[in-house]
Amino acid sequence: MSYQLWYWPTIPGRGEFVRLFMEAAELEYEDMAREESADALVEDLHAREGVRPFAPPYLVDDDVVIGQTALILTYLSDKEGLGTGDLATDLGLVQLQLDIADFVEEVHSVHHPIASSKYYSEQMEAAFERAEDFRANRLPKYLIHFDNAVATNGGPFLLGDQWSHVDTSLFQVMEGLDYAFPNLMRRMQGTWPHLEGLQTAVPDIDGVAAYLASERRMEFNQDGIFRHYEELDEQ
Ligand SMILES: N[C@@H](CCC(=O)N[C@@H](CS)C(=O)NCC(=O)O)C(=O)O
Repeated sequence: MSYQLWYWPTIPGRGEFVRLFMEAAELEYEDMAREESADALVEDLHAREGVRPFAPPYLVDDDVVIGQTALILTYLSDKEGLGTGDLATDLGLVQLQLDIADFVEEVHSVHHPIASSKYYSEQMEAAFERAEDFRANRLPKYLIHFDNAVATNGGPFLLGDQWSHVDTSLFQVMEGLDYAFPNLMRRMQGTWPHLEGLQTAVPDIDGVAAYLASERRMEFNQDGIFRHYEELDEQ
């Protein structure tokens, strides 16, 4: 049976981190809400009992149901034998995946600093202030942290020549930031050379190359996590 991924059908969002890894590993999966609908997702989630996922993305593998992007990636990597088998190293990968999750939340908070349930237009003033701090402090702090991690084994991937779920996720982060903050990312080019090397190397993974060329790959858009608002980018 193939894996079932449940995620909102019209945004890349956090679901894309799972898709990229499954595509890189050439795993079979059904993208359930894209095949069915967002309503089907809500219905499926609410019909689940016991310890159910709080929010999408979640993965169904027969009787195993897992929420939280970082946990889904850890599960898939372990189940498919794509970890290193060394506990300290594999925990390091999970730690970075959780750092990525924290960062993704901060990226979202740039355009939604007050409430996710309110429109961007209702919180623009706070977003403007939040974006200033994000560009000056948070984005550089996280990217330097990730760059140092990738430098550890000399690149192009975090583990050296072997890619892992952290690489596909960092690729998506870099692509998203280029979309959301093009001026800032252009000016800062060269500040995180290992991350830039990784961003160039990930599309050469066979499964990723096929995916990026397919219709399955979704463009970033103004409803997702990485959004481009000119006024939030560096002027
Ligand atoms: N920490 C979770 C966050 C999940 C999450 O926030 N999902 C969003 C979509 S990207 C959602 O639908 N949230 C609904 C909610 O928070 O009520 C993860 O990394 O997977």
